[in-house]
Amino acid sequence: MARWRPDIAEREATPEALYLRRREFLALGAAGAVGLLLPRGARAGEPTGAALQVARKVDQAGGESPTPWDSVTGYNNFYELGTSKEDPSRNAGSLRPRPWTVTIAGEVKKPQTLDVDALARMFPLEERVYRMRCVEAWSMVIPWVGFPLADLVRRLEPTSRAKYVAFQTLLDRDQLPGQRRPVLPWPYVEALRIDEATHPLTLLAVGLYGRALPGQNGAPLRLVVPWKYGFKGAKSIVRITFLADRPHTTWNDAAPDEYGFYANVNPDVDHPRWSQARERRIGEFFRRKTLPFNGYAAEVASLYAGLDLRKNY
Ligand SMILES: Nc1nc2c(c(=O)[nH]1)N[C@H]1C(S)=C(S)[C@@H](COP(=O)(O)O)O[C@H]1N2
Ligand SMILES: [Mo]
Repeated sequence: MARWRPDIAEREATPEALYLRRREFLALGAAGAVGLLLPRGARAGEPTGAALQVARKVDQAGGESPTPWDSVTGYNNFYELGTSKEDPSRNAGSLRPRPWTVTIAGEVKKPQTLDVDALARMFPLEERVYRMRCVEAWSMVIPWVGFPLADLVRRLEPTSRAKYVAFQTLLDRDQLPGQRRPVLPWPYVEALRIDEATHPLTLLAVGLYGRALPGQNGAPLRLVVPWKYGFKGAKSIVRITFLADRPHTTWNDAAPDEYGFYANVNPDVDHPRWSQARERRIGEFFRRKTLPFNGYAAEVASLYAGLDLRKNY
């Protein structure tokens, strides 16, 4: 299979710059033109979708304002729904997030298949505002709704052999038509070490902005790991597997020199084709400095004590 290099086209065509101009237009209040400029399915305005009961709200983005709803839900990476930033919101209608089950398998004392709503009712939902950083050097601040993955892992009782946790996206060419093309080896799989998976910052998200997740953001259930590049956060998860050995993961298989297994945000380790030292916060004009571990070093750096982060990128 040909190794696809999406980032070259993405970055040279600078859809990001186009998008920013669109944002400036919005800021100027060019209301009449907005409908024409926004991608179909990404209307300007208020959050939509089923409201969620949130037990508590935690700001873990240093008081920064969340990125507007229409950017969070209109500028996405979800290659199963198309490879441009505006495809996922346009194409998400084919994804049917209910009914939905999640299978828990592998090195765990309580393997089971759970309905996603039953799963979400097992734990109080929290709003967590996180900074999120894509490997393509753009970032957002997103008010996720979810629960710590650690709470679920504790309930499932992994065996002492469990050292990794893998997350698999739905495989279904009708719901995710991008899977008809060999853009990546499907299904999309990402994984964490078990200590990363059970870190209190690691979330299973079911919503954002107080509403059920839109399809383009990974409905009905997706992983959120704020100190890692966005590609670690698998969307539309159907299977969580506990493993003794490190599994293959989609982007690491596709281009191991570009996408490491760890994928911790690191301004000192460049992508082979661009610097990771700075990033563009969507909605802002000037680039800002990228922080080690995306600004969460105080919380997570100790997980990597003794690991050479240049080799283990
Ligand atoms: N199944 C699946 N999950 C995925 C992706 C994808 O293409 N397919 N893209 C990843 C990348 S590169 C990023 S940056 C984030 C984007 O999440 P967001 O669109 O909700 O901001 O999703 C990640 N999860
Ligand atoms: Mo990304």
